[in-house]
Amino acid sequence: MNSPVKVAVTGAAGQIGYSLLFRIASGELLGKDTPVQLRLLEITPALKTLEGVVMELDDCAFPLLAGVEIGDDPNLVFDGANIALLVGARPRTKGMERGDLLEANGAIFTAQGKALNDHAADDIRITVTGNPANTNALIAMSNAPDIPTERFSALTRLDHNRAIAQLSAKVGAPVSDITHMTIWGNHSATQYPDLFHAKVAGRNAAEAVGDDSRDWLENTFIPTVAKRGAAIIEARGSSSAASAASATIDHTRDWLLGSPADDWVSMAVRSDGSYGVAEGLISSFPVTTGDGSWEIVQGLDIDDFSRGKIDASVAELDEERTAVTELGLI
Ligand code: NAX
Repeated sequence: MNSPVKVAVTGAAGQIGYSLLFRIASGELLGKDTPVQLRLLEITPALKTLEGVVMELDDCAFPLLAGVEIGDDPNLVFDGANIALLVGARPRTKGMERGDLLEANGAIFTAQGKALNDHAADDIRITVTGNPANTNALIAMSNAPDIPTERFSALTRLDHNRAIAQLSAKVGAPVSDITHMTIWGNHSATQYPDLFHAKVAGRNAAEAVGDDSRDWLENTFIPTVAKRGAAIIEARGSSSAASAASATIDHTRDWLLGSPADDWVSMAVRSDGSYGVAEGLISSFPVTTGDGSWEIVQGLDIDDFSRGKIDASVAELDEERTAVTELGLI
């Protein structure tokens, strides 16, 4: 049995946390041979709720769970953390402008970036799920000068998985047949789910979709994937939680343990300028991963349609970066 890995989770008393913690503790993040210690951060008013969640974790008697620490001080909770899943964020409330949202989250992610910088373990890997995820990751990364920038990432795996599910349903193939899916850009309505490189049982996805592929791509696939979060709120009365937790697990597990051979995954990572995405933005790319590192897949053909879509989403990320720069957050 390996020694316990310290996994910090923020927003641990929230809805995503309620799904995520139990899956981590059961071994779905790091495998059945790796014990985990959970280190859970919440704001002070939510600590009592979090105590209840910890009681339930205890009651599962997970053999791999080697302890749970909770608290409201990131400097203590992130102490020695090997993995940090930053899920907690300030939601947009009625009347809140976008600038207000960036500012409220800026306060959270500057403090958490600094705390990770000062207290996390040397091998820390950070996944930001809390929205606006890409820019929150940029803020945390910019406030953690001693942590290599490639250790920060933001979640677009939920969008990636949604895109796989939509294509699978359209062509009537199992999800396991769908490979090489890509989400480009921001985790927002401007994201670009790219069908052109995707494959169905090794066959080009556009061909597999058939004659109406262009119409389906533009008028069904892209809007369905990009607006799926809103559709779930409409149906369920609250935002996606179990699927977001599942994607957070997929993203972080593949980062640490490796993406499938002859395939890639989507992750928002710091751009090195690949595919014309401005350097330094946290933008989603096709990446291959293994052993805690990632590499952007190079050399994909980008046609004019895809170029326009990628540029539009990257322009939004650039605007967000300008806004948080002006607010003095990065
Ligand atoms: P909840 O509102 O249920 O839970 C959020 C929790 O974060 C709350 O318990 C709150 O007390 C806590 N929190 C707030 N500020 C904190 C801080 N400074 N330190 C620690 N904890 C803090 O939201 P939930 O449904 O769990 O969603 C969490 C975040 O994920 C939201 O920002 C949401 O927008 C985002 N999502 C991101 C997705 C993605 O694909 N990247 C998809 C799902 C989800 O919408």
